[in-house]
Amino acid sequence: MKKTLLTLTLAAAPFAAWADTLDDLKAQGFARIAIANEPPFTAVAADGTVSGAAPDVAREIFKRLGVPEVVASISEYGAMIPGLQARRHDAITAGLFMKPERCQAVAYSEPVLCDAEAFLVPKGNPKGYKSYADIAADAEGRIGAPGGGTEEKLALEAGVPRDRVIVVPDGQSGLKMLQDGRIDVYSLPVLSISDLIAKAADPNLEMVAPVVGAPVYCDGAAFRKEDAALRDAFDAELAKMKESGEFAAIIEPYGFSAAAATSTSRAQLCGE
Ligand code: 6CS
Repeated sequence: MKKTLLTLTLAAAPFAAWADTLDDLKAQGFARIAIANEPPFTAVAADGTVSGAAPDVAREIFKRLGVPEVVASISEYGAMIPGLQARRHDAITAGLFMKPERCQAVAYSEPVLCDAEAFLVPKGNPKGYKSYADIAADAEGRIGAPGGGTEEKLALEAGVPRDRVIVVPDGQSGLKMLQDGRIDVYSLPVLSISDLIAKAADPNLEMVAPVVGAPVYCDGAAFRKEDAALRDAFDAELAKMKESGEFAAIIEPYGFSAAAATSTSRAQLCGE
């Protein structure tokens, strides 16, 4: 009897885990999403309103799944996956680019937002930076990048010593550090650097894009591995929106390409 009961309980667990997650979110009335506040991927206005392409797509999909709202918390990129695993978030919808090591840790949706990498430099690009290797080759070169972010990793992998890779918490800080000469280059994806330049109204800034040798990355919404069924439900709605044109209608006004997302897949980006 005991064995049967145990088997019965274990047999029910996977379904119960899935039901708990989606049913919990429905009962909770919102999904807790991790974002970075890096327009146009994610943005938080002065009044707390959350926008940006990733939260807008997530909000629409969760609504279709019966979860009426999303509640965002701002996190450093490097803290997003630990926060998700510690159940502080229900999903990461932040432009967290798919890379094999991240794909090992979370269950990504199919691709949502794709972008190349860029440098923000002083007008005229006085140091002639075109790649992360150029910065490594310049013994004085200091690069700013998000903590735990893709650009930090690319700089380190290109050979920039740790003490010349400066962790920058957000776009405005990176812009100010460059303007004050505390870093020589600030690296984020192209659309993020473009947004910073557009809002800075500073004629002494220039974007170098794309960074030579750096791939085009795509993000997806990220879920806990054990919530793969919730991820599948998210993917089913995402696919319908890609098919109907509603996906493009949300992301393209932000500057993203729907075709870039539909031309690749999680399997390709995760190196499966
Ligand atoms: O996924 C990442 O690590 C990068 N994604 C974005 C949208 N900005 C910077 C960050 O490093």
